[in-house]
Amino acid sequence: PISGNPIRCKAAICRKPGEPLVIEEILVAPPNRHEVRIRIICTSLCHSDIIFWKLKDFPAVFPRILGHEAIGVVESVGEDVDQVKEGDVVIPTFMSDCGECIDCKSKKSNLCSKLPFKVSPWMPRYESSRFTDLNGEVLYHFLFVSSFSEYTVVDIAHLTKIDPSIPPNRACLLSCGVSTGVGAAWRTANVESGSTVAIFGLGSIGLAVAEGARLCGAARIIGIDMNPDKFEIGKKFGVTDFVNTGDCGSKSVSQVINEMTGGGADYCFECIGLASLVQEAYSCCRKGWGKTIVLGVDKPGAKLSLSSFDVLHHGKILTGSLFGGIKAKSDIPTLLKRYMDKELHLDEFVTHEMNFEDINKAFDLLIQGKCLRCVIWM
Ligand code: CXF
Ligand code: ZN
Repeated sequence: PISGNPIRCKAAICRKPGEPLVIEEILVAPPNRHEVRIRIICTSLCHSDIIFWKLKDFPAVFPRILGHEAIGVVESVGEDVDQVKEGDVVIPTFMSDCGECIDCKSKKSNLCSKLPFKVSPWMPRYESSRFTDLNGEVLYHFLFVSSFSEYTVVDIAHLTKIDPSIPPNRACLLSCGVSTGVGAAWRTANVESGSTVAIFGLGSIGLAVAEGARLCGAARIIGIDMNPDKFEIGKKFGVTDFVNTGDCGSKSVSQVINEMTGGGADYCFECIGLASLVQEAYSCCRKGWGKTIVLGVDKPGAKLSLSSFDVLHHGKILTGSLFGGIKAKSDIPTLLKRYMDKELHLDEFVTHEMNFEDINKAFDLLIQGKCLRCVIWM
């Protein structure tokens, strides 16, 4: 049973794939059982928003409210919510952390099996939406967050309460991209001090991997990108060496990395979203203990092809990393404390800030590769 009143507020609606978002008044229903209605303070744009904004066929769900990297304040709570109360500052995440299932209880995984991650147009616990437009038409959710709205409803398993004194335009980065990259080095790879790391793609995710590897004490962090300007940017996050893919001549990138490292990097991260690059990364991680971590999102159905020689004779490990292996409710507060202690760099990721009305400009900047993180104030 839903009690309380709907809230009328502004949201940026994606009505058709690839078309500018339209800011409209909508109605946001009160939170159902286990749900929380939050007022978004700020949200930032992540590349997955662009991917799903453009996606025509898989699965075509429009009209939809995108956005999944954000921070907000609790407006009201549904039944059986005891972890947060009105006024608490919270970070929503596309991954849940129920804290009760076998996976949440294990320190080896962040893949909650009570509310497993899927690309769904609904709330996680009920096949329904909390949004309607003023004509009564249902608006679909996105990644269980839908933060391009002044108010949204999020399941309690997808919310982490944080220290309200942390600047929101920094804390929001932990909601997706920075946690994913830093976590991939820290949680999924468990990078050891003194090791060598190779990062394919220095967008926000790749740079966050560098930052995570730097915090783990990696000795050498090799950035790989087609844009030579990325070396200077990367240095702020611990990148020590750079390979410009345009300068490799007749050699493949993996050959160059294998030569630079005398047999491969200890950890390789694919941060672009190209199956072909996973192959390259895998062939330049060190035999015996090398680990390749896949972070990029390729098209649905994209297939990997690996050298069976590398797998069998070289004993290398290949693994994926969803949300960097981060457990939201325990790891996000830890990372935020490291930011407050001036260890974790966050400020350097925020290249732009703007008002909600200008959200389509943020899309343009990210599509053109002109920004790392653009924070949007609601
Ligand atoms: C992605 C990870 C792969 C599925 C869609 C969401 N993460 C966040 O941007
Ligand atoms: Zn994201």
